[in-house]
Amino acid sequence: MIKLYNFGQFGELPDPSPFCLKVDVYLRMAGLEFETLSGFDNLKKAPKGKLPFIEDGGKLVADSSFIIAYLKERYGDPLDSQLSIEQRATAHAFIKMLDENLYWCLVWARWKSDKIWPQLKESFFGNLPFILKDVVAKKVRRDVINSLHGQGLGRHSEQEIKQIMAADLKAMSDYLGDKSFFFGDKATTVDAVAYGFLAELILAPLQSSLTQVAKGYPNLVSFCHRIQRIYYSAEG
Ligand SMILES: N[C@@H](CCC(=O)N[C@@H](CS)C(=O)NCC(=O)O)C(=O)O
Repeated sequence: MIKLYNFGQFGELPDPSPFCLKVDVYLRMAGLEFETLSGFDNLKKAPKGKLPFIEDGGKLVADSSFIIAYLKERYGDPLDSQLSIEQRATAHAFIKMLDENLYWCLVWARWKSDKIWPQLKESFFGNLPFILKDVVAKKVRRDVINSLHGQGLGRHSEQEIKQIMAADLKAMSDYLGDKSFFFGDKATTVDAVAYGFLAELILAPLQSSLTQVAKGYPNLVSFCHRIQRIYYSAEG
Protein backbone atom coordinates (compact mmCIF):
# COMPACT_ATOMS: atom_id res chain seq x y z
CA MET A 1 0.00 0.00 0.00
CA ILE A 2 1.11 3.59 -0.65
CA LYS A 3 2.66 5.18 2.45
CA LEU A 4 2.33 8.96 2.84
CA TYR A 5 4.91 10.54 5.14
CA ASN A 6 3.64 13.77 6.64
CA PHE A 7 3.81 15.88 9.82
CA GLY A 8 0.47 14.79 11.32
CA GLN A 9 -2.91 16.00 12.55
CA PHE A 10 -3.49 19.74 12.86
CA GLY A 11 -6.87 20.53 14.42
CA GLU A 12 -9.47 19.01 12.11
CA LEU A 13 -6.98 18.83 9.22
CA PRO A 14 -4.72 15.82 8.64
CA ASP A 15 -1.66 18.08 8.38
CA PRO A 16 -0.39 21.65 8.86
CA SER A 17 1.48 21.58 5.52
CA PRO A 18 -0.49 22.56 2.40
CA PHE A 19 1.79 20.28 0.36
CA CYS A 20 1.05 17.25 2.57
CA LEU A 21 -2.64 18.12 2.62
CA LYS A 22 -2.88 18.36 -1.17
CA VAL A 23 -1.35 14.89 -1.59
CA ASP A 24 -3.65 13.48 1.11
CA VAL A 25 -6.77 14.84 -0.59
CA TYR A 26 -5.49 13.93 -4.07
CA LEU A 27 -5.15 10.28 -2.96
CA ARG A 28 -8.72 10.36 -1.61
CA MET A 29 -10.10 12.02 -4.75
CA ALA A 30 -8.31 9.49 -6.95
CA GLY A 31 -9.66 6.63 -4.82
CA LEU A 32 -6.19 5.27 -4.02
CA GLU A 33 -5.68 3.34 -0.80
CA PHE A 34 -2.94 4.71 1.39
CA GLU A 35 -1.68 4.83 4.94
CA THR A 36 -0.19 7.82 6.69
CA LEU A 37 3.01 7.80 8.72
CA SER A 38 3.19 10.99 10.72
CA GLY A 39 5.89 12.81 12.63
CA PHE A 40 8.37 15.67 12.41
CA ASP A 41 11.09 13.00 12.46
CA ASN A 42 10.05 12.08 8.91
CA LEU A 43 12.09 15.10 7.81
CA LYS A 44 15.24 13.11 8.63
CA LYS A 45 14.19 10.33 6.22
CA ALA A 46 12.85 12.67 3.54
CA PRO A 47 14.86 12.32 0.29
CA LYS A 48 14.84 16.10 -0.20
CA GLY A 49 14.65 17.12 3.46
CA LYS A 50 11.04 18.27 3.08
CA LEU A 51 7.59 16.72 3.48
CA PRO A 52 5.61 15.16 1.97
CA PHE A 53 7.17 12.11 0.41
CA ILE A 54 5.61 8.74 -0.40
CA GLU A 55 6.84 5.19 -0.48
CA ASP A 56 5.24 2.85 -2.96
CA GLY A 57 6.52 -0.68 -3.52
CA GLY A 58 9.96 0.29 -2.21
CA LYS A 59 10.14 3.45 -4.36
CA LEU A 60 10.45 6.83 -2.64
CA VAL A 61 8.97 9.89 -4.32
CA ALA A 62 9.45 13.36 -2.84
CA ASP A 63 7.72 16.69 -3.60
CA SER A 64 3.94 17.01 -3.92
CA SER A 65 4.01 17.76 -7.66
CA PHE A 66 6.31 14.82 -8.44
CA ILE A 67 4.19 12.59 -6.19
CA ILE A 68 0.99 13.47 -8.08
CA ALA A 69 2.76 13.03 -11.44
CA TYR A 70 4.06 9.64 -10.26
CA LEU A 71 0.60 8.53 -9.07
CA LYS A 72 -0.95 9.53 -12.41
CA GLU A 73 1.70 7.60 -14.30
CA ARG A 74 1.52 4.51 -12.07
CA TYR A 75 -2.23 4.28 -11.35
CA GLY A 76 -3.86 6.25 -14.17
CA ASP A 77 -5.41 9.66 -14.14
CA PRO A 78 -9.06 9.42 -13.08
CA LEU A 79 -9.28 13.10 -12.15
CA ASP A 80 -7.83 15.00 -15.10
CA SER A 81 -8.06 12.71 -18.10
CA GLN A 82 -11.18 14.49 -19.43
CA LEU A 83 -9.73 18.00 -19.17
CA SER A 84 -9.17 20.04 -22.33
CA ILE A 85 -5.75 21.47 -23.19
CA GLU A 86 -7.00 24.90 -22.13
CA GLN A 87 -8.22 23.59 -18.76
CA ARG A 88 -4.87 21.85 -18.17
CA ALA A 89 -3.04 25.10 -18.85
CA THR A 90 -5.36 26.98 -16.47
CA ALA A 91 -4.89 24.30 -13.80
CA HIS A 92 -1.12 24.53 -14.15
CA ALA A 93 -1.19 28.31 -13.72
CA PHE A 94 -3.41 28.11 -10.60
CA ILE A 95 -1.29 25.32 -9.09
CA LYS A 96 1.93 27.26 -9.53
CA MET A 97 0.29 30.43 -8.14
CA LEU A 98 -0.60 28.45 -5.00
CA ASP A 99 2.68 26.52 -4.65
CA GLU A 100 4.95 29.46 -5.29
CA ASN A 101 3.04 32.56 -4.18
CA LEU A 102 0.15 31.90 -1.81
CA TYR A 103 2.38 29.44 0.05
CA TRP A 104 4.72 32.21 1.16
CA CYS A 105 1.80 34.35 2.34
CA LEU A 106 0.65 31.42 4.49
CA VAL A 107 4.17 30.96 5.87
CA TRP A 108 4.35 34.67 6.68
CA ALA A 109 0.93 34.61 8.38
CA ARG A 110 1.95 31.70 10.58
CA TRP A 111 5.55 32.41 11.47
CA LYS A 112 6.01 36.18 11.46
CA SER A 113 3.27 37.30 13.81
CA ASP A 114 4.27 37.57 17.49
CA LYS A 115 0.58 37.32 18.36
CA ILE A 116 0.10 33.77 17.11
CA TRP A 117 3.65 32.58 17.82
CA PRO A 118 2.85 31.08 21.28
CA GLN A 119 0.01 29.06 19.73
CA LEU A 120 2.12 27.94 16.74
CA LYS A 121 5.03 27.02 19.02
CA GLU A 122 2.75 24.88 21.13
CA SER A 123 1.11 23.10 18.17
CA PHE A 124 4.35 22.45 16.26
CA PHE A 125 6.85 21.94 19.08
CA GLY A 126 4.62 21.11 22.06
CA ASN A 127 5.72 17.47 22.10
CA LEU A 128 9.43 18.24 22.46
CA PRO A 129 11.04 17.90 25.89
CA PHE A 130 10.81 21.16 27.86
CA ILE A 131 14.52 22.10 27.57
CA LEU A 132 14.63 21.52 23.81
CA LYS A 133 11.32 23.15 22.99
CA ASP A 134 12.37 26.82 23.26
CA VAL A 135 15.75 26.36 21.55
CA VAL A 136 14.43 24.31 18.61
CA ALA A 137 11.32 26.48 18.13
CA LYS A 138 13.41 29.68 18.14
CA LYS A 139 15.90 28.27 15.61
CA VAL A 140 13.22 26.97 13.24
CA ARG A 141 11.36 30.30 13.45
CA ARG A 142 14.56 32.22 12.66
CA ASP A 143 15.28 29.92 9.67
CA VAL A 144 11.74 30.33 8.34
CA ILE A 145 11.87 34.13 8.68
CA ASN A 146 15.25 34.13 6.88
CA SER A 147 13.80 32.06 4.05
CA LEU A 148 10.88 34.52 3.77
CA HIS A 149 13.42 37.32 3.47
CA GLY A 150 15.44 35.36 0.91
CA GLN A 151 12.36 34.58 -1.17
CA GLY A 152 11.44 38.26 -1.00
CA LEU A 153 7.92 38.22 0.44
CA GLY A 154 9.29 38.84 3.93
CA ARG A 155 10.47 42.27 2.81
CA HIS A 156 6.91 43.56 2.30
CA SER A 157 4.62 45.21 4.86
CA GLU A 158 1.63 43.33 6.28
CA GLN A 159 -0.66 45.53 4.17
CA GLU A 160 1.25 44.62 0.99
CA ILE A 161 1.21 40.90 1.84
CA LYS A 162 -2.56 41.09 2.40
CA GLN A 163 -2.85 42.69 -1.03
CA ILE A 164 -0.73 39.95 -2.66
CA MET A 165 -2.77 37.22 -1.00
CA ALA A 166 -6.13 38.86 -1.73
CA ALA A 167 -5.25 38.99 -5.46
CA ASP A 168 -4.68 35.20 -5.49
CA LEU A 169 -7.85 34.54 -3.51
CA LYS A 170 -9.91 36.81 -5.74
CA ALA A 171 -8.62 35.03 -8.86
CA MET A 172 -9.66 31.67 -7.36
CA SER A 173 -13.00 32.96 -6.11
CA ASP A 174 -13.83 34.59 -9.48
CA TYR A 175 -12.85 31.45 -11.41
CA LEU A 176 -14.73 29.09 -9.10
CA GLY A 177 -17.85 31.29 -9.14
CA ASP A 178 -20.87 29.21 -8.17
CA LYS A 179 -19.45 25.90 -9.47
CA SER A 180 -18.82 23.07 -7.01
CA PHE A 181 -15.27 22.52 -8.30
CA PHE A 182 -12.92 24.53 -10.50
CA PHE A 183 -13.97 22.84 -13.73
CA GLY A 184 -17.58 22.02 -12.91
CA ASP A 185 -19.19 19.29 -10.86
CA LYS A 186 -16.24 16.87 -10.74
CA ALA A 187 -13.11 17.29 -8.62
CA THR A 188 -9.78 17.47 -10.48
CA THR A 189 -6.18 17.92 -9.34
CA VAL A 190 -6.47 21.71 -9.17
CA ASP A 191 -9.24 21.25 -6.56
CA ALA A 192 -6.93 19.05 -4.49
CA VAL A 193 -4.22 21.71 -4.61
CA ALA A 194 -6.66 24.59 -3.95
CA TYR A 195 -8.07 22.70 -0.97
CA GLY A 196 -4.56 22.03 0.35
CA PHE A 197 -3.90 25.75 0.57
CA LEU A 198 -7.35 27.18 1.29
CA ALA A 199 -8.09 24.74 4.11
CA GLU A 200 -4.82 25.77 5.80
CA LEU A 201 -6.16 29.32 5.81
CA ILE A 202 -9.85 28.72 6.37
CA LEU A 203 -10.13 25.52 8.45
CA ALA A 204 -6.80 25.38 10.30
CA PRO A 205 -6.67 26.14 14.02
CA LEU A 206 -4.15 29.01 13.65
CA GLN A 207 -6.13 32.13 12.77
CA SER A 208 -4.46 35.43 11.87
CA SER A 209 -5.36 38.69 10.16
CA LEU A 210 -4.52 36.98 6.84
CA THR A 211 -6.74 33.99 7.44
CA GLN A 212 -9.58 36.47 8.02
CA VAL A 213 -8.99 37.77 4.47
CA ALA A 214 -9.54 34.24 3.10
CA LYS A 215 -12.73 33.87 5.12
CA GLY A 216 -14.07 36.93 3.30
CA TYR A 217 -14.69 34.80 0.17
CA PRO A 218 -17.89 32.82 0.85
CA ASN A 219 -17.52 30.53 -2.18
CA LEU A 220 -13.97 29.54 -1.11
CA VAL A 221 -15.22 28.83 2.40
CA SER A 222 -18.05 26.64 1.02
CA PHE A 223 -15.53 24.93 -1.31
CA CYS A 224 -13.42 23.91 1.72
CA HIS A 225 -16.46 22.66 3.63
CA ARG A 226 -17.67 20.75 0.54
CA ILE A 227 -14.34 18.91 0.16
CA GLN A 228 -14.13 18.31 3.89
CA ARG A 229 -17.62 16.79 3.86
CA ILE A 230 -17.06 14.60 0.77
CA TYR A 231 -13.56 13.32 1.52
CA TYR A 232 -13.08 13.58 5.28
CA SER A 233 -16.39 12.83 6.94
CA ALA A 234 -18.22 9.60 7.54
CA GLU A 235 -21.23 10.86 5.56
CA GLY A 236 -18.99 11.80 2.57
N1 LIG B 1 8.02 21.70 -3.31
C1 LIG B 1 7.73 20.89 -2.14
C2 LIG B 1 7.60 21.81 -0.93
C3 LIG B 1 7.46 21.03 0.37
C4 LIG B 1 7.68 21.91 1.58
O1 LIG B 1 8.08 23.09 1.46
N2 LIG B 1 7.46 21.33 2.74
C5 LIG B 1 7.71 22.06 3.98
C6 LIG B 1 6.45 22.04 4.85
S1 LIG B 1 5.18 23.04 4.17
C7 LIG B 1 8.80 21.34 4.77
O2 LIG B 1 8.90 20.13 4.74
N3 LIG B 1 9.62 22.10 5.49
C8 LIG B 1 10.60 21.57 6.36
C9 LIG B 1 11.95 22.16 6.16
O3 LIG B 1 12.14 22.95 5.20
O4 LIG B 1 12.83 21.84 6.97
C10 LIG B 1 6.45 20.09 -2.37
O5 LIG B 1 5.66 20.46 -3.27
O6 LIG B 1 6.27 19.05 -1.73
